[in-house]
Amino acid sequence: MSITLYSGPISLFARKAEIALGEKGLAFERIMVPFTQAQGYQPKHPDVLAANPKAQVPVLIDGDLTMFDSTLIFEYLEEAYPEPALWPKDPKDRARCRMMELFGDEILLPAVRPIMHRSVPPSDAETRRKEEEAGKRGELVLLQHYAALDSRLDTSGFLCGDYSYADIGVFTAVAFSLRLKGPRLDEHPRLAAWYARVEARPAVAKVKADLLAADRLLSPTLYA
Ligand SMILES: N[C@@H](CCC(=O)N[C@@H](CS)C(=O)NCC(=O)O)C(=O)O
Repeated sequence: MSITLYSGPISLFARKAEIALGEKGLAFERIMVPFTQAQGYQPKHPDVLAANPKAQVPVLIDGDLTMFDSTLIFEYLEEAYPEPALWPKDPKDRARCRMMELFGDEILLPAVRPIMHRSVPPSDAETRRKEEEAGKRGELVLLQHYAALDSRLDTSGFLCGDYSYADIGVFTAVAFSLRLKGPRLDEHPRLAAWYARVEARPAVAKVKADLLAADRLLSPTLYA
């Protein structure tokens, strides 16, 4: 049975799915949908329009299954390909990890949004000044989240027991902020050590390198 993933070059959600497929050791064909900073995801890839009423990536096709949403893709992968396990076995531990994965998508990532303008060429100086002000406020919120994450980590572990989808989700949100020149992790040594630990995993390193290579071409304002 062959697996296909529709991904986006700097789509955090699609890159989450790529990392999970890599961690599971699954071969897949990746189809990159068009993306530019000026046009976003327009024009939409026709296969994505057909597969997802939200018209978003990632979309996963596994044999006769077509599905979307990175978190639901995690759930499917865990049931269809249980080894290596990326959720804990105990239902309560699993619930805690699922909440941490949701934290990445729905709490941490929204705190990154106020600095997302940095990857887009400025429209005019006054708009950019206001965006930067909002960005500075957003960075304070991010730092609060980093402090909370740091306090729940020890020097060797992951966010909830063994390495899990929660680490993948939170890592991608932190990596996204760092690429946007968001706050460094220096003042949060356990979080910084966790980040390095996750980043060193081959499945993560491969996807991160690929994302940054695409980003250099797509987001020149970040690399000037
Ligand atoms: N909750 C979804 C969010 C997916 C999402 O927002 N994808 C973005 C790319 S990062 C997208 O395709 N955006 C295009 C659009 O919304 O028009 C998931 O976890 O997969």
